[in-house]
Amino acid sequence: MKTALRTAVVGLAAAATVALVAAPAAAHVTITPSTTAANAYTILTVSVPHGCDGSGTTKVSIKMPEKIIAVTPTVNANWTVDKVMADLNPPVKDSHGNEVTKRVSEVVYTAKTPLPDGMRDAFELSLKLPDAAGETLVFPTVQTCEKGETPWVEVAASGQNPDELAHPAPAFKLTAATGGGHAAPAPSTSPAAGGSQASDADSGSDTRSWLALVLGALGLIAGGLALVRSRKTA
Ligand SMILES: [Cu+2]
Repeated sequence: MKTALRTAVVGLAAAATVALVAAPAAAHVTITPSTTAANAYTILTVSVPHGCDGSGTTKVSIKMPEKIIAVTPTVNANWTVDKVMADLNPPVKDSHGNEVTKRVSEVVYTAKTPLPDGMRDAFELSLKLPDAAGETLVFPTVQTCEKGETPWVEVAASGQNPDELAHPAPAFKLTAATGGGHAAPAPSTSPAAGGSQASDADSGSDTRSWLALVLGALGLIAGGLALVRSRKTA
């Protein structure tokens, strides 16, 4: 009986540790859209939760999917921001009927002072999502650091779990259009439904934290019981 209990306690403690250790992996450079509805205006929050293997971040370059034409980056006092333009061939018409010949192909945030590892920063991009429900938008992002860089550009093969990738490219899937108007979207407060690598990552770590908590509590109870029992028999 005693050994069975001890094994249970050790097992629970080990499981709790695994759950805790696994949690950090989810904190990669990610994108959280305020909405994923096709053809809607959205705010994308690009999160940078750590550096490159301990080195501080000096630049973050976010490539835009082909179907995204215009982007309005939010300024951030710690960084300068540039839009890299590319020719649109053929040109397209914007929602006001004007001809657009160039698109924003990349947004580059450059740090005024390096963002230390262990500190987080985030950028918000306002844009209109393409009218392509069901399509996954991928934002290959290169994080440059004082030492080295991390290319968040890996895309999961179909059926592959993005969490298996070492450096997944931020991405999310477009959902059905909601017929939303031209009004500016509310800033992102929570991970939107349907975001693939973005929102799954967040919910995964919450679940893991809860799991670790529950397992930890169970471990404590089992330990306490063992103690009481051992006192009784002594
Ligand atoms: Cu990470």
